[in-house]
Amino acid sequence: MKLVGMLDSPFVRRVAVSLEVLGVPFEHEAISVFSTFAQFQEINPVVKAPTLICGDGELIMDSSLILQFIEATATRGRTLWSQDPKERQHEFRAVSLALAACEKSVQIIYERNLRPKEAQYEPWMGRVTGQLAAAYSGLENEVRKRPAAFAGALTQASITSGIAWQFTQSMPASALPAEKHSALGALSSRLEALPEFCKYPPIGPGV
Ligand SMILES: N[C@@H](CCC(=O)N[C@@H](CS)C(=O)NCC(=O)O)C(=O)O
Repeated sequence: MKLVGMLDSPFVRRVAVSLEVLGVPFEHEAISVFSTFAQFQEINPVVKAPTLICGDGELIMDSSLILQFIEATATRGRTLWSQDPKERQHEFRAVSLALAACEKSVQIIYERNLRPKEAQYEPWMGRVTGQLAAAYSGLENEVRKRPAAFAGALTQASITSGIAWQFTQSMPASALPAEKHSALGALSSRLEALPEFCKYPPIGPGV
């Protein structure tokens, strides 16, 4: 099983860290959808990161589907999700907010770094920036409401929330005020010091 994509993508990183936590062995091919587009295209013509190359060579995309597939086939029942339906609902809410925040962050990066300055459309940027702030406001609230759920053993909710916050804070153009997001900041600092996170640092060429 091979995971393709750079760790400066929060989507790739959440898969790598989750596999590490779950104890699932995998190879990592750190190639970029931008600086090594042609090389990526040879592996996956769709050029989406993360791409998982399954044992039989079939390709799967989308971090959530990859994680679902791995938990269904390779962890012998080990999971990063709660078995309690209500707790699972809360976890899904947190992960959905974190993923929306990652998507909005990525949209900002693409708009700022790929589109010529004269073609950038500020009403669109305003909309996306507002959505990003709303996603993090919701996520901060989730972490504050249920501190114990984010403080103990790693879960998909804590992993993805921590990775999302680190990713967005690393983007100079859209960093959000740390003082309004102290619970996320504390979560991210705690997680980034863990061996599973240190093994997969958020390093890459960016866009
Ligand atoms: N929903 C997807 C998002 C993946 C995504 O957008 N990845 C970016 C890298 S951060 C990518 O592949 N960008 C290249 C492109 O979309 O052309 C997931 O969870 O995996």
